Formats: sequence, structure tokens, C-alpha cells
Amino acid sequence: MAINPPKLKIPLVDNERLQNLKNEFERHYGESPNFYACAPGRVNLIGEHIDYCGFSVLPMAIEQNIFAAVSVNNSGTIQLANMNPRYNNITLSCSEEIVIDRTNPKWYYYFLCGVKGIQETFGITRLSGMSCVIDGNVPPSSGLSSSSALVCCAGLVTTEANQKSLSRVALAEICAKCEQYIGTEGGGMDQSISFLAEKGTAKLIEFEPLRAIDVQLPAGAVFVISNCCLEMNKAASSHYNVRVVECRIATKMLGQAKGLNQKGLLKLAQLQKEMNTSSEEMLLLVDEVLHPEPYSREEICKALGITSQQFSTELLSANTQHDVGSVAVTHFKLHQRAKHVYGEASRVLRFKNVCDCKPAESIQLLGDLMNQSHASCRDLYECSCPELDQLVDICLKSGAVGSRLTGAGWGGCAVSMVPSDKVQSFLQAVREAYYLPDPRRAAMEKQSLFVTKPGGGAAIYVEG
Ligand code: ADP
Ligand code: NG1
Repeated sequence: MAINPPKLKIPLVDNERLQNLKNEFERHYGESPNFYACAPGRVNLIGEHIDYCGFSVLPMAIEQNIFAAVSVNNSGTIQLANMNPRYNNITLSCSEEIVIDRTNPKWYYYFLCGVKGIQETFGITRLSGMSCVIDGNVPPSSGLSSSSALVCCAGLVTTEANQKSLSRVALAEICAKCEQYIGTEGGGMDQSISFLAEKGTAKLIEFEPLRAIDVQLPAGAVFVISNCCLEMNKAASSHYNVRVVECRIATKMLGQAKGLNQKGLLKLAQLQKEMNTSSEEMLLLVDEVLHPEPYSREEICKALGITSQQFSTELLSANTQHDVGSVAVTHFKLHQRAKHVYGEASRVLRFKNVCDCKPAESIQLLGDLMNQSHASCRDLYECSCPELDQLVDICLKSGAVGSRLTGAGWGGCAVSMVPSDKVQSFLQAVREAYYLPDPRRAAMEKQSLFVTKPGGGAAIYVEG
């Protein structure tokens, strides 16, 4: 199924946001856009920090997205401007090699990741010139995947501007791979849901091969997103990649203990597949093989029979050689991270099963799974933060049946499942307990606390 063409017609008259985007485009470039591209952010309902381990996750697209207005021209340049003054303009030559500075994740590098991904896929030596204005309303660095929405939007823009055509699955795979140029060793959840989402349904995203399966959420409950108002940029810190590395090392240590061939063995899901067993069995193996005390580099090298040099080049990633304060990461919590991953992978499948089978107590069962997921993220994976824990707690006290951090964590958003008849009182109670007491949070409340429904995937539009 190719995504471009066909293009969808979009009437701008009743759409204030797009009308503003068009006006800004015309003011900035003195011409009209040829087309628009849009890619949504997402909320992950369950399955945190397991996509890069190869396990399935269960997100849905949200209404918030990144829009680009684009004209294709003979300028020999790519010009990028942004509706938000926080993000500065940039122009680069189409004949220049695209270089992405991992040490300094500026906004346009995310866009250039998408451009580079398409350029490499088709071996394009000289890209078409284009002028773009970007307008995003996904809260940045808040676990709703603004970065991937921007990368996916850029991938789509570049495909269209260079008159190429790709399937949604191919676009998702290319964008997942090319977003890694920014330095984060992400899985493929965000780019996959951005391209494969369909209105009205959440999706189980499976990897290798990539597949999105409809998951009908239960009637009688809604999902509410609340932002703890603390941003965490993944590429500018090493928290995320340290977790990826810990999972990689845990895979190696468990594989070694089972006498498996270490070559190419990098993901916990791969290990489970090779052992042809269940996540529950893998949890037992983790307890048997790994100790809860953090592992030192020396202990890992000794157990795996590798040198310190091999440890650095084969297991660490660029920004985990040193952590945020430029101190090398020296300790790795392998037991806790592997426990989280196998437990969370099993919760995703149970969540889907409840949605499919619809037992009478569906809402309670799903809520319990979400609560277990948050506890695991907080205690085993240590990717929450005091503000998020406080918010989740408030959400539960305000009437949510389940509440958990969503996305990478260390800040950003929580997602709560709330019985439909309690939504208004829930919103009011969270507003009063979390947002209003703090003037900074109160000022951000409108865009930080909202009900969300499964939205559609990325698309190209022309004015119509
Ligand atoms: P997320 O969890 O939202 O994906 P990241 O920290 O990975 O967060 O990425 C956020 C970065 O994406 C921002 O710092 C910015 O560089 C870029 N970004 C997000 N939204 C926009 C936007 N509307 N315009 C330009 N860049 C954006
Ligand atoms: P966020 O930070 O929410 O966009 C990140 C990763 C996902 C996934 C989640 C945690 C990227 C682009 N995204 O999402 O792949 O691992 O964290 O479940 O790296």
C-alpha cells in the first residue's frame, strides 16, 4: 500500500491552524505551498522500553501532530522554517552531504534524519530543492513522540518532493532507522504507529517483521493524557541509551549462561525466541542467572570473556561511554532491567487479550495491568521521576482505574484509563491537585491535561 499518491484533499477555510500555516508560508517564501504533510504523535498504552528489545508494544496515534507546508523548487537548497520561534530557521544546500551532529540535537537535525533516510533508500545524489514551514503541537520531550512525528513528517515530505513512492511499512522502517542518526538507539514503536495508525483503533505493533494489528479498546472508559510539565530530551542525555545497553548486556549474559552462540545475539526477545520459551520462563531464568546487585564493567568482561576495549566498541553506544556529567557509566543493573522487560512484554499480550476477549471485568483488568506497568517502570527500570509518580498517584486518587507513565519517562506524560462517566470529575480533581497549586503548571494546564482517542496515521494533503 503506497502512501503517496493518493493525496487527500484538505479544505483550509475552516481550519485555522492550517490557514495560519499557509499564511506564514506565503509571508516567508512569497509563494504558495504545493502540498502539506502530516505525521501524528502517539501515546503508548502499555509496553514501555521493550520495543528496542524486539517485543510488541501497544500504542495509538493522538490528535497532536507535526504538519509541514512544502513547495518544491529549483533553489538547490532545503529551507526550513518553524511556526514556533523557539526553533530557528535554517538553509542547506542540496549538494551538501547531510551531517547530523549527535552531540547537539538541534530541532532541524530531526528533520534532516528523515531527509537522509529517504535519500539513502533511493540513492538520490541531488535532492529536489524545497521550502518548508513546520507547525507542531505535540508537546516536546514529553513521551508523546514529537521527535518521531517530525522525522516521519520529514521522511514523507522528502519522498513526495522527490517523486518517490513507498509503502507505509517501508516508510516506518526507514524512519525508525534514520532517527537513530540523532544518537538515540530507539526501537521502532513511534515511527510505526505514526505511519500505521488508523482512526478508532489502538494497534499492537509487532517487529521483525513489522506488523500492526487492530486492538479495540473497551467501551465505557476513556484515556486521558496528563503532562507532569518536566521535559526530558532523550538525545541530549544518556538515560535512554544506558537502558538500551543494559538490556543488550543482559541478553549476552543470559545467552552465555545458556551456552548460546553470542554472535548477533543482542535483544532479549531474540534470546527468548532462540530458547523457544515464554516470558514467564524467562523471568525465572533472570532470577537464576543474574544477581540484583549492579554489575561492574570488569565483572561483565570476565563473564563474557571480552576485553574492556570490546566492551566499549561492541556493547556501549556513543553517549554511554560517558554519562551526563562526563563520568563513564560504571555500573549496570542487569537483573532489574531484564525483569522489567520480560514482565512488560507479558503484560502487553495480556492487555491485548483482555481487549479481544472482553470479559465483564475488562476495565479493571486493563487498569491493573497499567498500574503494574508503572510500578515496574518506577522500581525496576527506574525511568520515572518524583513528579510523574506524584501525578500518577493523583490520577488514581481522582478516579482513574489505571495510570502509568508513557513514553521514555524521566519526565513527560502519564496516561490514565478513566471510566467514561467519571471523566469530568477526574479532570477537575487532577487540575486542582496537580496543576492549580503551581503557577508554572497552571499556565501549562490547557495543553497538558486532555482526553485522547485513537487517531489516524501520516498523510499527504493538497488544498481542496
Ligand atoms: P519526544 O519524547 O517528544 O520524542 P525528544 O526529546 O526525543 O522528545 O525530542 C524532542 C525534540 O524534537 C525537541 O527538542 C525538538 O528538537 C524536536 N521537536 C519536537 N517538536 C518540534 C516542533 N514542533 N518543531 C521543531 N522541532 C520539534
Ligand atoms: P519517546 O521518548 O516517548 O518518544 C522513546 C523511544 C521509543 C520507546 C519509548 C519507550 C525513540 C524515537 N522513541 O519514546 O522507541 O523505546 O521511548 O517505550 O527513541
